[in-house]
Amino acid sequence: MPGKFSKLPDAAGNGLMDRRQFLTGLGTAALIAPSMAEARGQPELPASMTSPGSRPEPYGLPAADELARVKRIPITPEQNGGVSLRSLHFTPLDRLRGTYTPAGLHFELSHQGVPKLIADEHTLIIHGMVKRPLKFSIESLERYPIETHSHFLECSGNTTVGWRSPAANLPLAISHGLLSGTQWGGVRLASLLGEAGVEPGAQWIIAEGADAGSVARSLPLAKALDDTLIALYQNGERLRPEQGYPMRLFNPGYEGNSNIKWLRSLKVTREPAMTRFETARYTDLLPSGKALQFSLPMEVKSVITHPCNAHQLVNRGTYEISGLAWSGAGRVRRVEVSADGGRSWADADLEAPVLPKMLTRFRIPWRWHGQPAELASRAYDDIGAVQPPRNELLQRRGKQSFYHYNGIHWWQVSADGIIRQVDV
Ligand SMILES: Nc1nc2c(c(=O)[nH]1)N[C@H]1C(S)=C(S)[C@@H](COP(=O)(O)O)O[C@H]1N2
Ligand SMILES: [Mo]
Repeated sequence: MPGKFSKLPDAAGNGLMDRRQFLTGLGTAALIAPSMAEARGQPELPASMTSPGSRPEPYGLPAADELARVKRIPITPEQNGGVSLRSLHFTPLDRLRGTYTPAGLHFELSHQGVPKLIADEHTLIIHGMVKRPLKFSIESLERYPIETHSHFLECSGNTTVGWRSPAANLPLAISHGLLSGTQWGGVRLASLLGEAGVEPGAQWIIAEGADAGSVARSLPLAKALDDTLIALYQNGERLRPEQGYPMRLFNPGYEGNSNIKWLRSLKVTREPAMTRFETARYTDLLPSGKALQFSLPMEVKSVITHPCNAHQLVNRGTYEISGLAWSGAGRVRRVEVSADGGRSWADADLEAPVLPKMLTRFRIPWRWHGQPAELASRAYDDIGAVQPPRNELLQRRGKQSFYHYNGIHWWQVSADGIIRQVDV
């Protein structure tokens, strides 16, 4: 049943309420009837109160029930259109709240599997066009100032299906789950480069990982001197093996692939390396037949995570629409939500703090009348970019693209509360 609300008028069509509307008395709780025991004046004790509990693990795990039902979603090469990837797991965005991804649920993409590295033996070398080539152990890096910064990480292949099938209705976790948010801790690459002394004429840094994929990417020197980190920590603990233990390159706002895991070498150069991952992959084919290379920053994007196609609405009444917005350019400035297929839009509330190049959670109340509704979000960032409708993006970029899709994502709620992706 609908709850009680203050008298603010609706913010947009088809039940979107003002974001400042305070939701109370939603009527979802069950009424309590006194039990027989309570009627006799004896409080009923749950079993957990009648015997001692257990001791926690030295390194804690989620509750057993959660471990059994909340998982990263694996995908096989066949499901991935035959593209051979050794290891790929999506973050279950429909199960999570807030903006920080638990390390055990961070998405994971490792082109040749996850190597087993020994932290005490691992080193990073900085060489090439530098006055003093340097070699760092983890221990030596730990002596530098360790900064922490919260940032999203997104594979530029996230939401790729949007280029081809607008109503594919893949589960949210698979359409959008190559995306996670983390507080990364590490040393600024700029300070290490300062110590090595970059030679004049240098423009690029070639980063290489210690895995069997020999994944290497060229990074513009300007980015390396700006906010790039050599990350050792994620959400306060040391990196997980799948995130690049014991160290990875982290380029805030840049496409996932550039964030080289299991980092072993940084070579300062004049020219980019033109590796396999910046020629055969991670380039954007344009309608002209030419390809964009080094399209590194991630575009402004958003998606409604609650509700989504992993959920079903059970009763008409008031719901909170909630989702994630992010931009590789900086802060999310504004998120609008529509409940009527784009005829009208209302501003959602952005949860503070809104951090640059980090996931931002947006929320807005919505009254569902039990009729079909089309829901979507549209994000704006602080360089003035707006998340485009799919048809506008396709006009600009054609249909042959694979990476960097950031079109508006529509959910259709049917009269029976079932939710699926649609093209609007
Ligand atoms: N060495 C190395 N670095 C790598 C990769 C890899 O396979 N090997 N995968 C890249 C890709 S394509 C992405 S999207 C991100 C994924 O980071 P994650 O697995 O920590 O989520 O790491 C990048 N860095
Ligand atoms: Mo990626």
